[in-house]
Parts: sequence; C-alpha cells; structure tokens
Amino acid sequence: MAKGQIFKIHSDFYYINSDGKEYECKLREVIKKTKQSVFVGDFVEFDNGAIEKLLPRKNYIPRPSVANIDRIIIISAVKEPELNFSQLNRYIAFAKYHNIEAVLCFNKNDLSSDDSTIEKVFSIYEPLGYDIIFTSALDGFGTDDFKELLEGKTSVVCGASGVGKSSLINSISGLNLRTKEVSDKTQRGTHTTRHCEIISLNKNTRIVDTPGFSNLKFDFILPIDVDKLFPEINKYREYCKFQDCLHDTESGCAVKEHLDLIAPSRYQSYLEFVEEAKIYKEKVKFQGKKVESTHKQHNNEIAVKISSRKRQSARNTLKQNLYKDIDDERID
Ligand SMILES: Nc1nc2c(ncn2[C@@H]2O[C@H](COP(=O)(O)OP(=O)(O)OP(=O)(O)O)[C@@H](O)[C@H]2O)c(=O)[nH]1
Ligand SMILES: [Mg+2]
Ligand SMILES: [Zn+2]
Repeated sequence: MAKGQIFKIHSDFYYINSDGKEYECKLREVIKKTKQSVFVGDFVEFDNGAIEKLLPRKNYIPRPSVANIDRIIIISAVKEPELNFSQLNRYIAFAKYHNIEAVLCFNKNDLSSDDSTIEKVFSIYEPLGYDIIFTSALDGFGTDDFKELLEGKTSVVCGASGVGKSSLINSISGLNLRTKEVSDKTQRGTHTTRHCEIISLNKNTRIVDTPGFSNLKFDFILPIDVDKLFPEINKYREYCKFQDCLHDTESGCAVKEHLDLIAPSRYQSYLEFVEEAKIYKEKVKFQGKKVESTHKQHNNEIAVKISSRKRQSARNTLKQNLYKDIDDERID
C-alpha cells in the first residue's frame, strides 16, 4: 500500500501526492462510516484509487480546514480592503488557540504611502514577538522576505477574501493560481479561491492556498479562557482580586490597572471575544452539558486540552508529562 499526502479535495475526490506523483482517490466506505473528517494535509495509505487509512495528524485547524502545518501566515491588506485590527486579532488568537506559530504579513504595500500604519503595526505586534513583513504582490516589494519565510516548512495563508493570498503565492512561485480579476474589484463578498490546496515549492517547502473567511467567532471557548489567547493581558491575571476575573468591570482587576501598557485595540478585541464566549457558556448551560476548559496554559504555551476520557489512555504514553498537571474539570 502506498503512502501520500492529500493536497486537494474536490467534493468526493481526494488528490494525493506520493513521491512526487499525483493520484486521484475516493474514500473507502469503512472510513466514511467512522465519520472522521479528512483534511487537506492529511497523510493517508491508499491503494487502487481508494484511501484505506488515515495516518495520525500532528495538528489541524478547522478553518480553513488543513492538517499537519508548521505555521500560519496571517495576511492582511493595508488597503482594499482596509486594515482591520479586530479581524487581525481574531486570526492571531485563533492561531494561538491551536498552538501554531503565526507570522503577520501586510500586503498591498504599494497602495499606502502612509508610514503610520507600519509604525502602528510594529508598535503593537513586535513586542508580542511576531515576525512582521510588508509585501506587495503587485510590485514585488518584500516578496523575497515572504519566500524566505516559507523555506523548509509547510505554511498556510490565512486571511479575508481579496487581501492577496493567491497573488502573493503566484508572485513567488511563478504559478498562475486564480486571483480576482481587476474588473471584479468592486464585487463584494466574492471568493476567488474556493478550496484549500497545498502547493509544493520544493522538496521541503509547501504553502497552502485557502479561501478567504472573516466570520470567525470565539463561540467555542469559555470566557475565563479568552485571556489565555492574549499573553499581554493574561500575565496580570494572577494579580487580579478575583480568580474568575474577566478584566472588564470587576473591582481589583490588575489588567485594568495596567491598561496603559496594553494596546487599546487588543484590549477591545479581548472584550469582544469574551462577549462571544459568554454566548457559548450560556448555550452550554442551557444544554446542561458539563464542559471542560478546552485548552490550558503550560509554561507559557497554550495547549489544547485532552478530554478526560482520552486523558486516561494517554497516561501510559509520553504525552503524560505534557498533561500531568491538567486542572480539574471546571464547571462554571
Ligand atoms: N495593488 C495591489 N493589488 C493586489 C496586491 N495583491 C493582490 N492584489 C489584487 O487584489 C485582488 C485580490 O487578490 P487575490 O490574490 O485574488 O486575493 P485572495 O486573498 O486570494 O482572495 P480569495 O481567494 O477570495 O480569498 C486582485 O485583484 C489582485 O490583483 C498587491 O500587493 N497590490
Ligand atoms: Mg485566493
Ligand atoms: Zn482582572
């Protein structure tokens, strides 16, 4: 049986790269029955045009749906569409939640002659430890940096529709992925890229083009966990008067005391996500479900938490150390 990696999925067809050759396959009934989701990036065993087995994944993100990635490149446009810090903080928090390294890329640099955006971006995100690049797929500015960034890794581009994800990939690969026609520019809400696709740039370097999306909400975590996605807020938590402080209107909140050290747009995003997380908490309460905090902080790393059921079986494995001090289950 051959092994390979799914690089594209179109309806029922799975396209697999195995030793540099491409194969079109379908899923075996046995896999369909397990209702396992199959993602671009999954490694599989296949035979005679049928995928027989999914191999374990290193990680995955559900939106865009991709498995086994090293890094997310969050792409924003400095103009057309206008740079949206709230949206950017969503993608950043999302990458943090999945514990995947993120790099920030600001494209369409040719459209802005205003240095204040660059200064603002650096002043907010450089202290948080992010690599930042400015690019123009149109005139080639910064595309060498973009290419260098990709070397030896599997990166996924992530960002709203129209920011230039496919254009950037074209600019460094010589490929001709479909991009929005200039005459289509005024059409809003149209998505040019419709499927995730892994593009191999060389033997060790891959980039995944993805469809743009923007309606990502934090309606899958508890309010108390939101600050774990904001290290510059989370670091004050231990000094708050109340353990369950949401750093909003509570008294004795150490975060509120240090607001001069936190970028207002970041704090604003934090509060927005807390409101979304409250909706999730209500829903969970309404359904009467016991819910575990979905991830935890460990040595300054966010780890997606293993469920209590799986935790037991993990006890005998090397993972044991990683999860050994998992908090007790929490019901708020
Ligand atoms: N001026 C300028 N226009 C750009 C740049 N990069 C992309 N564009 C234009 O922006 C539009 C959208 O580019 P795409 O590459 O299709 O954007 P995308 O992020 O792949 O969009 P989706 O596939 O819909 O998610 C196209 O008209 C591009 O020509 C750039 O650096 N500068
Ligand atoms: Mg595209
Ligand atoms: Zn607080």
